[in-house]
Amino acid sequence: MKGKRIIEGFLSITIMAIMLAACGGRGGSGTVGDSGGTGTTAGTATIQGQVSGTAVIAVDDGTDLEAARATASGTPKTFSMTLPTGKSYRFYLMENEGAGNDGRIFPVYVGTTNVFRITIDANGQTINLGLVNPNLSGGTATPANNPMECPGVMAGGENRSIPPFLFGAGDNPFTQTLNIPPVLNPTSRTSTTDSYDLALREADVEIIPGKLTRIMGFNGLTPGPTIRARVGRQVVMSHSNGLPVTTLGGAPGDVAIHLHGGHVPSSEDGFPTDTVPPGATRRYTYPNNQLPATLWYHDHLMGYTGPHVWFGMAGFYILTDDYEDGLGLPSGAYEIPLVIQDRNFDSTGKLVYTGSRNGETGNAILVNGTIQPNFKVASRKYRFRVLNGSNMRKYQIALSNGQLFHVLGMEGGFLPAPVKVTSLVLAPAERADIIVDFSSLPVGSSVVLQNSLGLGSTANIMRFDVDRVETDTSQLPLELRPLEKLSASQAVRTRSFTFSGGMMGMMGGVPWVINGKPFDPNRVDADPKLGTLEIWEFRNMSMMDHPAHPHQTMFQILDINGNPPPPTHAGWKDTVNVPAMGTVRIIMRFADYAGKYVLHCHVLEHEDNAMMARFDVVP
Ligand SMILES: [Cu+2]
Repeated sequence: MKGKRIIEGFLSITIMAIMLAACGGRGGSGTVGDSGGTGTTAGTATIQGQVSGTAVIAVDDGTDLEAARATASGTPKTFSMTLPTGKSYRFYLMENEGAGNDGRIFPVYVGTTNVFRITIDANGQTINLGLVNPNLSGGTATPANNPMECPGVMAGGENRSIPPFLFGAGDNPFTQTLNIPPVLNPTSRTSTTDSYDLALREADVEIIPGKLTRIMGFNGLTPGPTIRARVGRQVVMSHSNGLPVTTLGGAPGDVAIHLHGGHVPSSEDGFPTDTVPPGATRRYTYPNNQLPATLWYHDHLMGYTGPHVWFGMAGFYILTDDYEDGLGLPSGAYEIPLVIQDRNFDSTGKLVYTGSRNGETGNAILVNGTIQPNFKVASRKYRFRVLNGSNMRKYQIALSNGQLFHVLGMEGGFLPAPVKVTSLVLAPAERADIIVDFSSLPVGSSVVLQNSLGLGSTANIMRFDVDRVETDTSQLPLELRPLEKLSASQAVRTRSFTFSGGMMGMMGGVPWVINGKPFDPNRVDADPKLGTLEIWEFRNMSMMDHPAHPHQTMFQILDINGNPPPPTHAGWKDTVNVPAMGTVRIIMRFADYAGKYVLHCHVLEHEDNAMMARFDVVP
């Protein structure tokens, strides 16, 4: 007993000494609890210390926006900043912050904590971090004084993402040029078939200027090369899997390649357990007997689609036909695919994937693999094939000058006529085929493609810079393509699928389920008959949106929460956002191919955590 008391006494003396060193006096009077009643108001606290670097930046953990920036000066270099209390912050030490060269960025950690909640108990306090030292091998920085020993400073957990403006990108976004994924040339062509060879591998690419980011991509690229296919001509994509047995994010190197939106035989669909192991090569044959549309190919491995796509495994597959060519739409250099994806990077440029079961989001917005790029355009019409290739994030795309754009169609091809909008929400895996007309903008002007659902670094997607006048001979036809409208009366039956959270507390529970069951590749959850039409009702009994995606065929939306779909969503689709606690009914025809397919949520971490069902089309 005596020994224990001595140790306790020693500890309390030590802590008191640190507190005296770390915390200054308070300006306010009395103690006001952060969760107290009337009279609790946020004030400010002062954060100060010494650094070996050139600046300390505080980021508001709630908004990912810069809260304060202090440049270090003097010998030794000291800094001081004032922060509003009642919020959570992350602090970053900049090694060499300055014109165009931010050097290394070190998030400030105490143990495993880098989010610090500064409550109003810290009002008027001075929190002295002491010398904040970078740990060169760990990539973090540690303060000599523990701020959590000061009144009002609490551990707020860990947030490993680095806001892109800390790289210098967000201070001055749109500095990098848009990447347009290369169109892959066929390895061979016959009278019926175009064959492509793709090599899947890890690669180091420069996403943040001056830093290398390890990705896994088709031909070492992210996004992968674009395939341009023609209706009626078969495509064979041969994928050689050059991934290691364990790849980025600790995910297995096995893959299952899926052509998203492709109407293909069951054997070619990339069923989640139909895997291509590292070292193996697999040929997928796509008949292309469907309407022209913007498709994409990506990995679909059971349990690991999230990390596989996050680290780079996705590419465009654009299907066209003679009828489309005859419409005179902008083409060639004026028809641009844009895949929007959000990612997180650490201070070394590494992609950070946490595997959040609610869905992974990032605070850097990339288009075609580049953070918030610029794209030089002529003052004329452009056709953009926009894909939300994000794991979880939704975007509401809009132009910063409020101008209208025309939606030609979504996932499954053309609407009967273009639909004029000022904004459009894209859930994960949704596509929009749009025409933007820059002809009314003077040379030298710019317009930003914005995300109205974003905040701070996620509010801007890319910028169009009008840099020249060009004659525009392209057309925006009043009519695009007649649509075969499916009617509810054609359906032979209705099936109901409830998307909900699983029973996490139960033994072996999973986060996300369909009809109460986690995905089982050996259990058939629906058996539509080949050649028939069915209505599928998706009921969302959770507080998160679930973009539902059945394979095998395109569908049409009958209603969303009882209302007909908006005109933009009234054509062929392959993914529909089922809003939180909402209901969506779709109708589709199971034509041509029998066999096993899947229906799943396209929030990839929901899919990986079992929100998927097998259905078999039966002869
Ligand atoms: Cu979901």
